[in-house]
Amino acid sequence: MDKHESGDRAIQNTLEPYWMPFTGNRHFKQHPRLLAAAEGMYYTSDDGRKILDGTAGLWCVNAGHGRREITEAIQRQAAKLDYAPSFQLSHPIAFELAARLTATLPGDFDYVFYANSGSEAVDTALKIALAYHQAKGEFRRTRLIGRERGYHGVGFGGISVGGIVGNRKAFASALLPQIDHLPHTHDPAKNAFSRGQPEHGAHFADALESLCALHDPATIAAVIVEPVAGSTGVLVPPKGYLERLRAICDKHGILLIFDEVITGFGRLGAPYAAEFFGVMPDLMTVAKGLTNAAVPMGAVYARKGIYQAFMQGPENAIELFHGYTYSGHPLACAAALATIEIHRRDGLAERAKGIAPYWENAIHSLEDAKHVIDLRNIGLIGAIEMAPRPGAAGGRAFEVFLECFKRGLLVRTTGDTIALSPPLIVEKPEIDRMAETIRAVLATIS
Ligand code: PXG
Repeated sequence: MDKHESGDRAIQNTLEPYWMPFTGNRHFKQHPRLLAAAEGMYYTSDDGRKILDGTAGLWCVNAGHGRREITEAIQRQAAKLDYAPSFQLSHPIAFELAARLTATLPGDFDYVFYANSGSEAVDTALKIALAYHQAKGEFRRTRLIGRERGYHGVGFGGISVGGIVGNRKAFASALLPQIDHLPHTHDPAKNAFSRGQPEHGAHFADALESLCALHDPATIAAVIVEPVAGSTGVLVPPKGYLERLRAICDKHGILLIFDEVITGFGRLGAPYAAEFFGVMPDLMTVAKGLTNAAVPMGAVYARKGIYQAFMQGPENAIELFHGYTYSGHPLACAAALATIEIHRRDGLAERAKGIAPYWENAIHSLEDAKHVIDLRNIGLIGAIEMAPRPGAAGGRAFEVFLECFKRGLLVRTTGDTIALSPPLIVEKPEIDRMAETIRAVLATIS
């Protein structure tokens, strides 16, 4: 029978029709891993097992799962105003949220543009950077610079400035023109087993001077980097590197964009990486922790001078031809307001800062664990890098992921690196359990 002829027969709950993102669909559907509920530091799987969340979902549930204040704020908002158009109209809490966010932002970061994900935030920031220079009459500034091993989501802008070959190669024909990349900063020969920021590698920023010399600095619109590269295995910026990038951008009139989708909302033990490292970009992208992931939302923070550059021409003219149906969605705004109130009240960034030294010791306690070739950490982020199996890169890590899940611990793996980024409410015994489980699993893996 054709699938459309099934009439009112109950639809079978089969796993097949869902084409899952960034997943080995065939393997998953034979060995499904389903999460049915979550509370605090734990998921509950559909077969009733408690699973310690070592990754805050996907680096996003920073305040821990099931926060009642957030859930109730979403429920109240849904009952009051389900949706309001975002073009030429809005609703009160979209403004309230922008005011709250900017009040906590450093320097003259006075403006917020809403998107619905990190990918959209990145594409928005790249567009703002390009349009900013046009608005200022610098018509030749059309080039964007990303970095090898960078992850900026999966929009065409994000994959173009991103530096992950797997995310680019099938789409090479449609990558943005006029893109170049800085080298990544990972230098295990000099920096393996560094605690926090590595000593060596500020010079990697000088590659920006080389790109300026190659392309003419007056053609470069913006440089985008993750202050700490997350997805490609936690690459912590060497001491002095971000400062040097900032200085070179300043020298040549290039905008600096920090992609803080992972590093924002307390992950490093400060509200944002910009403050943690004491380096102020011109634009910042955020998502994930902004709503504690309870409703999708992303945003771009812009410094005052950038917004002001657009505010010219007739007053009723649209200044930026960009936006989304769901920009500043009421449910996302409600979730974000409740989330930032929890961060403020519970001092989550401070909490992360307080427990970060314990975290660092736990990560580095794995120095003598089997297969380990490097350990990296900063704030409440940790990375355990394993030697790859000859001819089968990534295989060892995938097995570690599966075995940890069986033993009730959720970790994230990329290449042969295990990345950890627990909710910021994590307690010491839970940190111990993560390290012990990983040590035991590593010992069993060939
Ligand atoms: N920028 C950065 C720095 C990110 O880490 C995005 C943009 C895109 O966000 P959206 O919301 O469009 O997915 C991200 C997303 C992982 C992992 O395991 C990381 C992300 C997403 C999924 C998995 O490292 N980061």
